[in-house]
Amino acid sequence: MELRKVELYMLRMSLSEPFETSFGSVKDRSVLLVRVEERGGEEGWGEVAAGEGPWYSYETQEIAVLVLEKYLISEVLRRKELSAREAYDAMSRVRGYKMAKAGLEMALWDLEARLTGKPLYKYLGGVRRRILSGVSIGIKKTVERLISIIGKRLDEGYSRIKIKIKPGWDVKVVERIRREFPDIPLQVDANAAYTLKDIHVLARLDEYNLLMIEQPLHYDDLADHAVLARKLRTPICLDESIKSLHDLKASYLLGSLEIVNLKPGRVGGYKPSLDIHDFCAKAGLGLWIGGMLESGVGKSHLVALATLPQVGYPNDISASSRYWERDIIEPPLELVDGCIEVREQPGIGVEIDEEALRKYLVWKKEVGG
Ligand code: OSB
Ligand code: MG
Repeated sequence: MELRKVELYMLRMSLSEPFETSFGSVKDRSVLLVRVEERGGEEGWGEVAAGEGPWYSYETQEIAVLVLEKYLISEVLRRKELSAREAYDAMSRVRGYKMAKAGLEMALWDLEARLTGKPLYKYLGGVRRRILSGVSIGIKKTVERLISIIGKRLDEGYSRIKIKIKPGWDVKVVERIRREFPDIPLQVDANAAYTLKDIHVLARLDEYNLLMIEQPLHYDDLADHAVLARKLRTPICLDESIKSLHDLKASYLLGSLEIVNLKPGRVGGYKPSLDIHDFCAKAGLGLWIGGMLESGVGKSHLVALATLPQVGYPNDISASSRYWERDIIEPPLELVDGCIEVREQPGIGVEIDEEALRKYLVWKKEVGG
Protein backbone atom coordinates (compact mmCIF):
# COMPACT_ATOMS: atom_id res chain seq x y z
CA MET A 1 0.00 0.00 0.00
CA GLU A 2 1.69 3.21 -1.12
CA LEU A 3 0.29 6.35 0.45
CA ARG A 4 -0.05 9.61 -1.42
CA LYS A 5 -1.18 11.76 1.46
CA VAL A 6 -2.46 11.96 4.99
CA GLU A 7 -4.91 14.67 6.04
CA LEU A 8 -6.19 15.76 9.44
CA TYR A 9 -9.66 17.26 9.87
CA MET A 10 -10.75 19.09 13.00
CA LEU A 11 -14.52 19.37 13.36
CA ARG A 12 -16.70 21.06 15.93
CA MET A 13 -19.90 19.14 16.61
CA SER A 14 -22.62 19.46 19.19
CA LEU A 15 -23.99 16.52 21.19
CA SER A 16 -27.77 16.23 21.22
CA GLU A 17 -27.63 16.25 25.04
CA PRO A 18 -24.81 17.02 27.54
CA PHE A 19 -22.86 13.97 28.76
CA GLU A 20 -21.72 14.11 32.38
CA THR A 21 -19.29 11.68 34.00
CA SER A 22 -17.31 11.69 37.25
CA PHE A 23 -14.69 13.79 35.45
CA GLY A 24 -16.90 16.50 33.96
CA SER A 25 -19.57 17.39 31.42
CA VAL A 26 -19.38 17.78 27.61
CA LYS A 27 -21.90 19.32 25.23
CA ASP A 28 -19.87 20.66 22.31
CA ARG A 29 -17.26 18.24 21.14
CA SER A 30 -14.36 18.59 18.76
CA VAL A 31 -13.79 15.58 16.52
CA LEU A 32 -10.38 14.82 14.99
CA LEU A 33 -10.42 12.70 11.82
CA VAL A 34 -7.57 11.16 9.84
CA ARG A 35 -7.92 10.63 6.10
CA VAL A 36 -5.35 8.53 4.21
CA GLU A 37 -5.17 8.32 0.45
CA GLU A 38 -3.11 5.87 -1.62
CA ARG A 39 -1.59 6.34 -5.04
CA GLY A 40 -4.64 5.14 -6.95
CA GLY A 41 -6.87 7.66 -5.12
CA GLU A 42 -8.65 5.23 -2.77
CA GLU A 43 -9.17 6.62 0.74
CA GLY A 44 -9.50 5.46 4.31
CA TRP A 45 -10.89 7.25 7.37
CA GLY A 46 -10.05 7.06 11.06
CA GLU A 47 -10.93 9.04 14.18
CA VAL A 48 -8.74 10.03 17.11
CA ALA A 49 -10.70 9.15 20.25
CA ALA A 50 -8.93 11.70 22.50
CA GLY A 51 -11.03 14.37 24.14
CA GLU A 52 -10.25 18.06 24.35
CA GLY A 53 -8.77 17.84 27.83
CA PRO A 54 -6.64 15.16 29.55
CA TRP A 55 -9.49 13.85 31.72
CA TYR A 56 -10.16 10.31 30.54
CA SER A 57 -6.58 9.92 29.32
CA TYR A 58 -3.46 12.08 29.28
CA GLU A 59 -3.97 12.39 25.52
CA THR A 60 -5.72 15.43 24.10
CA GLN A 61 -6.67 16.28 20.54
CA GLU A 62 -4.14 19.13 20.29
CA ILE A 63 -1.33 16.89 21.44
CA ALA A 64 -2.51 14.10 19.11
CA VAL A 65 -2.21 16.54 16.18
CA LEU A 66 1.31 17.43 17.28
CA VAL A 67 2.42 13.82 17.71
CA LEU A 68 0.84 12.77 14.41
CA GLU A 69 2.43 15.67 12.51
CA LYS A 70 5.84 15.46 14.11
CA TYR A 71 6.37 11.71 14.58
CA LEU A 72 3.69 9.23 13.53
CA ILE A 73 2.68 10.14 9.99
CA SER A 74 6.30 10.19 8.80
CA GLU A 75 6.85 6.66 10.19
CA VAL A 76 4.01 5.43 8.02
CA LEU A 77 4.71 7.54 4.92
CA ARG A 78 8.36 6.56 4.61
CA ARG A 79 7.60 2.81 4.45
CA LYS A 80 6.49 2.13 0.91
CA GLU A 81 5.07 -1.38 1.30
CA LEU A 82 3.50 -1.02 4.71
CA SER A 83 0.39 -3.09 5.42
CA ALA A 84 -2.26 -2.07 7.94
CA ARG A 85 -1.31 -5.00 10.17
CA GLU A 86 2.29 -3.73 10.34
CA ALA A 87 1.41 -0.10 11.02
CA TYR A 88 1.12 -0.35 14.81
CA ASP A 89 4.59 -1.88 15.13
CA ALA A 90 5.97 0.62 12.62
CA MET A 91 4.99 3.37 15.08
CA SER A 92 6.46 1.58 18.12
CA ARG A 93 9.46 3.92 18.37
CA VAL A 94 6.94 6.40 19.77
CA ARG A 95 5.90 5.43 23.29
CA GLY A 96 2.29 5.92 24.35
CA TYR A 97 -0.03 8.24 22.40
CA LYS A 98 -2.24 5.27 21.62
CA MET A 99 -5.21 7.37 20.53
CA ALA A 100 -3.13 9.31 18.02
CA LYS A 101 -1.69 6.02 16.72
CA ALA A 102 -5.11 4.38 16.53
CA GLY A 103 -6.62 7.23 14.48
CA LEU A 104 -3.99 6.69 11.82
CA GLU A 105 -3.76 2.90 12.06
CA MET A 106 -7.50 2.39 11.76
CA ALA A 107 -7.67 4.68 8.71
CA LEU A 108 -5.06 2.41 7.11
CA TRP A 109 -7.15 -0.70 7.84
CA ASP A 110 -10.20 0.97 6.31
CA LEU A 111 -8.17 1.87 3.22
CA GLU A 112 -6.68 -1.61 2.89
CA ALA A 113 -10.07 -3.30 3.23
CA ARG A 114 -11.52 -0.94 0.59
CA LEU A 115 -8.65 -1.77 -1.75
CA THR A 116 -9.46 -5.46 -1.49
CA GLY A 117 -13.18 -4.70 -1.91
CA LYS A 118 -14.04 -6.35 1.41
CA PRO A 119 -16.00 -5.00 4.35
CA LEU A 120 -13.60 -4.20 7.18
CA TYR A 121 -15.39 -6.49 9.64
CA LYS A 122 -14.65 -9.53 7.48
CA TYR A 123 -11.11 -8.33 6.91
CA LEU A 124 -10.65 -8.30 10.71
CA GLY A 125 -12.12 -11.78 11.16
CA GLY A 126 -15.56 -10.69 12.34
CA VAL A 127 -18.44 -13.15 12.26
CA ARG A 128 -21.60 -11.16 12.99
CA ARG A 129 -24.10 -9.41 10.72
CA ARG A 130 -25.49 -7.27 13.56
CA ILE A 131 -24.03 -6.13 16.84
CA LEU A 132 -25.80 -5.54 20.17
CA SER A 133 -26.25 -1.85 20.86
CA GLY A 134 -26.23 -0.52 24.42
CA VAL A 135 -26.49 3.06 25.58
CA SER A 136 -24.34 4.90 28.11
CA ILE A 137 -26.21 7.58 30.05
CA GLY A 138 -24.44 10.39 31.91
CA ILE A 139 -25.08 11.75 35.38
CA LYS A 140 -28.27 13.84 35.51
CA LYS A 141 -29.52 16.68 37.73
CA THR A 142 -32.12 14.43 39.38
CA VAL A 143 -32.79 10.71 39.65
CA GLU A 144 -36.27 11.21 38.19
CA ARG A 145 -34.77 12.83 35.10
CA LEU A 146 -32.46 9.82 34.74
CA ILE A 147 -35.40 7.42 35.11
CA SER A 148 -37.29 9.21 32.35
CA ILE A 149 -34.27 9.10 30.01
CA ILE A 150 -33.75 5.40 30.70
CA GLY A 151 -37.44 4.83 29.86
CA LYS A 152 -37.00 6.67 26.59
CA ARG A 153 -33.87 4.69 25.65
CA LEU A 154 -35.64 1.41 26.46
CA ASP A 155 -38.56 2.46 24.26
CA GLU A 156 -36.09 3.12 21.46
CA GLY A 157 -35.00 -0.49 21.90
CA TYR A 158 -31.48 -0.35 23.35
CA SER A 159 -30.22 -3.75 24.48
CA ARG A 160 -28.66 -2.58 27.71
CA ILE A 161 -28.43 0.51 29.89
CA LYS A 162 -25.17 1.76 31.39
CA ILE A 163 -25.21 4.62 33.85
CA LYS A 164 -22.34 6.69 35.16
CA ILE A 165 -21.84 6.65 38.93
CA LYS A 166 -19.72 8.66 41.38
CA PRO A 167 -19.68 9.00 45.18
CA GLY A 168 -23.09 10.36 46.18
CA TRP A 169 -24.70 9.18 42.91
CA ASP A 170 -24.60 5.42 43.20
CA VAL A 171 -26.51 2.96 45.44
CA LYS A 172 -29.65 5.11 45.80
CA VAL A 173 -29.77 5.74 42.08
CA VAL A 174 -29.33 2.06 41.18
CA GLU A 175 -31.94 1.11 43.79
CA ARG A 176 -34.43 3.55 42.22
CA ILE A 177 -33.71 2.24 38.71
CA ARG A 178 -34.24 -1.34 39.83
CA ARG A 179 -37.56 -0.41 41.44
CA GLU A 180 -38.72 1.02 38.10
CA PHE A 181 -37.04 -1.51 35.78
CA PRO A 182 -36.42 -4.74 37.76
CA ASP A 183 -35.14 -6.91 34.92
CA ILE A 184 -33.35 -4.76 32.35
CA PRO A 185 -29.71 -5.50 31.53
CA LEU A 186 -28.01 -2.77 33.59
CA GLN A 187 -24.41 -1.87 34.40
CA VAL A 188 -22.53 1.03 35.99
CA ASP A 189 -19.33 2.90 35.10
CA ALA A 190 -17.45 4.88 37.77
CA ASN A 191 -14.60 6.22 35.61
CA ALA A 192 -12.18 5.64 38.50
CA ALA A 193 -14.13 7.75 41.03
CA TYR A 194 -13.75 5.44 44.08
CA THR A 195 -11.00 4.07 46.33
CA LEU A 196 -10.84 0.92 48.46
CA LYS A 197 -12.19 3.02 51.35
CA ASP A 198 -15.52 2.91 49.50
CA ILE A 199 -15.59 -0.88 49.45
CA HIS A 200 -18.78 -0.97 51.56
CA VAL A 201 -20.63 1.28 49.13
CA LEU A 202 -19.47 -0.76 46.13
CA ALA A 203 -20.38 -4.05 47.86
CA ARG A 204 -23.97 -2.82 48.27
CA LEU A 205 -24.27 -2.75 44.49
CA ASP A 206 -24.13 -6.57 44.61
CA GLU A 207 -27.83 -6.59 45.51
CA TYR A 208 -28.97 -5.18 42.18
CA ASN A 209 -28.02 -7.83 39.68
CA LEU A 210 -25.73 -5.62 37.60
CA LEU A 211 -24.00 -7.08 34.56
CA MET A 212 -20.74 -5.48 35.74
CA ILE A 213 -19.11 -2.54 37.48
CA GLU A 214 -16.80 -0.67 35.13
CA GLN A 215 -13.55 0.93 36.33
CA PRO A 216 -14.51 1.57 39.97
CA LEU A 217 -10.97 2.43 41.19
CA HIS A 218 -7.93 4.41 40.09
CA TYR A 219 -7.09 4.22 36.39
CA ASP A 220 -3.67 2.68 37.04
CA ASP A 221 -4.40 0.52 40.05
CA LEU A 222 -4.59 -3.15 39.08
CA ALA A 223 -3.73 -4.33 42.61
CA ASP A 224 -6.61 -2.56 44.35
CA HIS A 225 -9.03 -3.84 41.70
CA ALA A 226 -7.82 -7.35 42.51
CA VAL A 227 -8.54 -6.77 46.21
CA LEU A 228 -11.99 -5.39 45.37
CA ALA A 229 -12.79 -8.23 42.97
CA ARG A 230 -12.34 -10.73 45.80
CA LYS A 231 -14.95 -8.88 47.87
CA LEU A 232 -17.66 -8.39 45.22
CA ARG A 233 -19.99 -10.77 43.48
CA THR A 234 -20.63 -8.34 40.61
CA PRO A 235 -17.97 -8.81 37.90
CA ILE A 236 -15.41 -6.04 37.52
CA CYS A 237 -14.85 -4.66 34.04
CA LEU A 238 -11.78 -2.54 33.36
CA ASP A 239 -11.69 0.33 30.87
CA GLU A 240 -9.08 3.04 31.65
CA SER A 241 -6.66 0.52 33.25
CA ILE A 242 -6.20 -1.59 30.11
CA LYS A 243 -3.97 0.38 27.76
CA SER A 244 -2.18 -2.63 26.33
CA LEU A 245 -2.04 -6.42 26.23
CA HIS A 246 0.62 -6.08 28.98
CA ASP A 247 -1.92 -4.45 31.29
CA LEU A 248 -4.46 -7.14 30.46
CA LYS A 249 -2.04 -10.00 31.23
CA ALA A 250 -1.15 -8.45 34.58
CA SER A 251 -4.84 -7.87 35.42
CA TYR A 252 -5.67 -11.43 34.52
CA LEU A 253 -2.87 -12.90 36.65
CA LEU A 254 -3.82 -10.68 39.58
CA GLY A 255 -7.54 -11.36 39.23
CA SER A 256 -8.38 -7.67 38.79
CA LEU A 257 -11.12 -8.19 36.21
CA GLU A 258 -13.52 -10.61 34.59
CA ILE A 259 -14.52 -8.44 31.67
CA VAL A 260 -12.70 -6.03 29.33
CA ASN A 261 -14.18 -2.87 27.83
CA LEU A 262 -12.09 -2.73 24.66
CA LYS A 263 -11.70 0.66 23.02
CA PRO A 264 -9.34 0.46 20.08
CA GLY A 265 -8.34 4.10 20.61
CA ARG A 266 -7.16 3.38 24.14
CA VAL A 267 -4.89 0.50 23.09
CA GLY A 268 -3.46 1.88 19.80
CA GLY A 269 -5.71 0.52 17.07
CA TYR A 270 -6.78 -2.78 15.52
CA LYS A 271 -3.52 -4.74 15.82
CA PRO A 272 -3.39 -4.47 19.64
CA SER A 273 -7.19 -4.85 19.79
CA LEU A 274 -7.00 -8.16 17.93
CA ASP A 275 -4.26 -9.34 20.32
CA ILE A 276 -6.44 -8.41 23.30
CA HIS A 277 -9.43 -10.12 21.71
CA ASP A 278 -7.46 -13.33 21.23
CA PHE A 279 -6.12 -13.24 24.79
CA CYS A 280 -9.67 -12.83 26.17
CA ALA A 281 -10.84 -15.78 24.08
CA LYS A 282 -8.04 -18.02 25.41
CA ALA A 283 -8.35 -16.88 29.00
CA GLY A 284 -12.17 -16.98 29.01
CA LEU A 285 -12.51 -13.29 29.84
CA GLY A 286 -15.65 -11.35 28.94
CA LEU A 287 -15.30 -8.72 26.22
CA TRP A 288 -17.29 -5.89 24.67
CA ILE A 289 -16.54 -2.75 22.71
CA GLY A 290 -16.62 0.61 24.46
CA GLY A 291 -16.99 4.08 23.00
CA MET A 292 -15.80 7.65 23.44
CA LEU A 293 -18.74 9.61 21.99
CA GLU A 294 -17.23 9.25 18.53
CA SER A 295 -18.69 10.56 15.30
CA GLY A 296 -20.09 8.05 12.82
CA VAL A 297 -16.58 7.46 11.47
CA GLY A 298 -15.26 6.25 14.82
CA LYS A 299 -18.49 4.38 15.59
CA SER A 300 -18.44 2.54 12.25
CA HIS A 301 -14.98 1.27 13.16
CA LEU A 302 -16.31 0.13 16.53
CA VAL A 303 -19.13 -1.74 14.79
CA ALA A 304 -16.54 -3.66 12.74
CA LEU A 305 -14.59 -4.60 15.88
CA ALA A 306 -17.77 -5.67 17.70
CA THR A 307 -18.36 -8.43 15.12
CA LEU A 308 -15.41 -10.43 16.52
CA PRO A 309 -16.39 -13.78 18.03
CA GLN A 310 -15.41 -13.21 21.68
CA VAL A 311 -17.52 -10.05 22.02
CA GLY A 312 -20.26 -11.27 24.36
CA TYR A 313 -21.98 -8.23 25.88
CA PRO A 314 -23.83 -5.25 24.40
CA ASN A 315 -21.51 -2.48 23.26
CA ASP A 316 -21.31 1.30 23.84
CA ILE A 317 -22.18 1.80 20.19
CA SER A 318 -25.48 3.63 19.93
CA ALA A 319 -27.31 5.05 16.92
CA SER A 320 -26.08 8.31 15.34
CA SER A 321 -29.17 10.14 16.64
CA ARG A 322 -28.26 9.31 20.25
CA TYR A 323 -25.13 11.44 19.89
CA TRP A 324 -25.75 13.98 17.11
CA GLU A 325 -28.56 15.88 15.46
CA ARG A 326 -26.73 15.27 12.20
CA ASP A 327 -23.89 12.76 11.96
CA ILE A 328 -21.13 12.97 9.33
CA ILE A 329 -21.75 9.59 7.71
CA GLU A 330 -24.15 8.37 5.06
CA PRO A 331 -26.20 6.46 5.96
CA PRO A 332 -26.22 7.20 9.71
CA LEU A 333 -26.13 4.30 12.21
CA GLU A 334 -29.61 3.17 13.14
CA LEU A 335 -31.07 0.88 15.75
CA VAL A 336 -32.95 -2.22 14.55
CA ASP A 337 -34.31 -4.55 17.28
CA GLY A 338 -31.68 -3.40 19.77
CA CYS A 339 -28.89 -3.97 17.25
CA ILE A 340 -26.90 -2.12 14.63
CA GLU A 341 -26.68 -3.92 11.33
CA VAL A 342 -23.21 -4.44 9.95
CA ARG A 343 -22.67 -3.02 6.49
CA GLU A 344 -21.38 -5.21 3.68
CA GLN A 345 -19.84 -2.39 1.61
CA PRO A 346 -16.02 -2.18 1.45
CA GLY A 347 -14.10 -0.80 4.45
CA ILE A 348 -16.17 0.73 7.25
CA GLY A 349 -19.07 0.54 4.82
CA VAL A 350 -20.27 4.14 5.03
CA GLU A 351 -19.46 7.29 3.09
CA ILE A 352 -18.60 10.71 4.48
CA ASP A 353 -21.49 13.17 4.27
CA GLU A 354 -19.47 15.95 2.61
CA GLU A 355 -22.05 18.62 3.33
CA ALA A 356 -22.11 17.80 7.05
CA LEU A 357 -18.30 17.65 7.06
CA ARG A 358 -18.10 21.16 5.55
CA LYS A 359 -20.65 22.43 8.02
CA TYR A 360 -18.63 21.23 11.04
CA LEU A 361 -15.12 21.83 9.69
CA VAL A 362 -12.82 24.04 11.78
CA TRP A 363 -9.59 23.31 9.89
CA LYS A 364 -8.05 20.75 7.61
CA LYS A 365 -4.40 20.13 6.81
CA GLU A 366 -2.25 17.83 4.79
CA VAL A 367 0.75 16.33 6.57
CA GLY A 368 3.90 15.10 4.80
CA GLY A 369 3.59 13.68 1.31
O1 OSB B 1 -15.82 5.56 30.25
O2 OSB B 1 -16.81 4.49 28.76
C1 OSB B 1 -16.39 5.56 29.19
C2 OSB B 1 -17.48 8.46 26.93
C3 OSB B 1 -16.34 9.25 26.97
C4 OSB B 1 -15.28 8.84 27.74
C5 OSB B 1 -15.34 7.65 28.47
C6 OSB B 1 -16.47 6.85 28.42
C7 OSB B 1 -17.57 7.29 27.66
C8 OSB B 1 -18.84 6.58 27.58
C9 OSB B 1 -19.67 6.82 26.34
O3 OSB B 1 -19.28 5.90 28.46
C10 OSB B 1 -19.83 5.62 25.49
C11 OSB B 1 -20.36 5.97 24.11
O4 OSB B 1 -19.57 6.44 23.26
O5 OSB B 1 -21.54 5.76 23.88
MG1 MG C 1 -15.77 3.53 30.87
